[in-house]
Amino acid sequence: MDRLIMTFVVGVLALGTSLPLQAHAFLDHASPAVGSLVPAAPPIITLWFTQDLEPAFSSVTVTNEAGQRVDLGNAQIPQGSPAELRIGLKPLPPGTYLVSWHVVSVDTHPSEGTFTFDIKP
Ligand SMILES: [Cu+2]
Repeated sequence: MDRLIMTFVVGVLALGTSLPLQAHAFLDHASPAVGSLVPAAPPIITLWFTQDLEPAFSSVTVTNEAGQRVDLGNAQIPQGSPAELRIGLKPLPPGTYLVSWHVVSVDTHPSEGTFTFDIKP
C-alpha cells in the first residue's frame, strides 16, 4: 500500500515539473464570463489573468458583430490588482461581442486571445 502511494506521489511530482503552468499570463476568468449570455449590457468588462501584467503593453478591445469598437478605449489595470485588466463599454444593444486581449506579463512574455459574450435580446 505504501509503495503504491509513493509511486503515485512521485508520478504527480514528475507531472508537475514537466508542465509549464503559470509560465505566462493567460486569461483565468472574465466578467461577463467567457461565452456567457448576459441579461443586460455590462458597463465594463473585467479580465483576470494568471500572472501580473505589464501595464504599458497590456490591452483589451471589444467589438460588435460589424467589427466596430464598442469599448471606451480606457483599458486599465486597477491599482492594487496587477493581474486584472478592465475597460469601459459604450451602452450596448443585444448582440454578440468579441473581446480581444493582448497582454505582457511581468516576466516579459506576451500572450493574447479572444472570446465572445452575448447580451440577451
Ligand atoms: Cu511567461
